[in-house]
Amino acid sequence: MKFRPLPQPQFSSPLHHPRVAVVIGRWLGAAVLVCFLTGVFSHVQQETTYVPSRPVSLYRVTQGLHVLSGTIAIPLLLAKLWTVYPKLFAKPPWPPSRQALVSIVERLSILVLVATLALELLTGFLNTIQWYPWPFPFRETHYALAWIIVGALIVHLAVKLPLIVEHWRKVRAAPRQDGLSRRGLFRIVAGAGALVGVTTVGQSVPPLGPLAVLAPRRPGVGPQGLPVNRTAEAAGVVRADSEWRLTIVGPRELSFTLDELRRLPQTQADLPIACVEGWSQGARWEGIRIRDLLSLCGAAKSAGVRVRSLEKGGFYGTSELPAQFAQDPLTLLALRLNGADLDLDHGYPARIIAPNRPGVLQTKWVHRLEVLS
Ligand SMILES: Nc1nc2c(c(=O)[nH]1)N[C@H]1C(S)=C(S)[C@@H](COP(=O)(O)O)O[C@H]1N2
Ligand SMILES: [Mo]
Repeated sequence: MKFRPLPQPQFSSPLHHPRVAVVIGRWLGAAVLVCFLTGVFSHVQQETTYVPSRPVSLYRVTQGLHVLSGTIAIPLLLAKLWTVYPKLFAKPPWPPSRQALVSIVERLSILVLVATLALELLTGFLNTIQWYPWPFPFRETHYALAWIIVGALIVHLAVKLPLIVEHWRKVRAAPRQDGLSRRGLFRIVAGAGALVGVTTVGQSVPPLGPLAVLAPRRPGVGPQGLPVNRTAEAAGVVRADSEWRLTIVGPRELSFTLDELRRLPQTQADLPIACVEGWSQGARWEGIRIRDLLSLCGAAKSAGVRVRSLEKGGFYGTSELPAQFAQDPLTLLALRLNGADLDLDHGYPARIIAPNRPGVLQTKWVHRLEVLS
């Protein structure tokens, strides 16, 4: 019996043309670039003390763009992979030569790029819909993958540069063909990206809220008209009773009941909650300036503060306000939201609200402030 070689698949569609790969690649590249830059900004926000406290909504915009561009990149990546997948069946480079070596590097870099980018976009998207089915820490992994993607992308672009240059401009009309035209494909892919974008962006752009079917949180939906990320029940926090005190530990140690806090000078601030998962919404907060509390206990004008929640342990139980946030006149220990006492799920009896901060650092159920020198 004689073995016959497997038939080579035929890819006759002109939609697998390099020009198509270049056009969709540009869109995907733009989305990935926005996603990467805003992601690095979010990392700097959470890991360093250098970020300024103004403009108040900067993080709201950058993180909204981060989740939006990452979500739009998913259909773009799928389209790009479809366009180039016949390359998988290309003859392996043999016999060895300089060209063969380039081709091996190229294929390896594409393997790394596709694998990491697909994983990054998928885990990021699952994170935004609040599903964490993996055992590794999301944020660290997400950040490390981003740099691997950048490295693999640079290699990929370098290897493909001649092809990219050749097909950057449309040189002549695409050959007439039956079925879907190039322009038709571009419209479908752009339409898919736009559709995914429109059904996502409403989570941070209130007028588009009703369209945000891909988003788990929508503007206006929640107690006091504001979404809740983690409820008191989920955080294991019970309603504070009359025993509750706010303790401030600094040069002097002070302690306040809730009624005593209510009698201190109150300040109003219109500030957004801007969750790292992409949803955001502005609200009117009312409470005591953190900088007033710090100066009452004799802290220096340059002091930062550590905030402790009634919630025990975990990543959310404490946060730190570097000096530029602690001393900002808009940073409050908020007691009220949209004209009423805080709902338990929004942090009753007291929470932090500060300008230009990731939601995850807007600690709820505060009971202790510790001055940092
Ligand atoms: N103690 C504590 N504070 C917390 C959280 C938490 O789980 N525990 N969640 C944070 C996150 S991730 C966000 S986005 C905001 C959301 O505030 P909200 O639930 O009042 O809208 O609260 C932050 N403060
Ligand atoms: Mo959040």
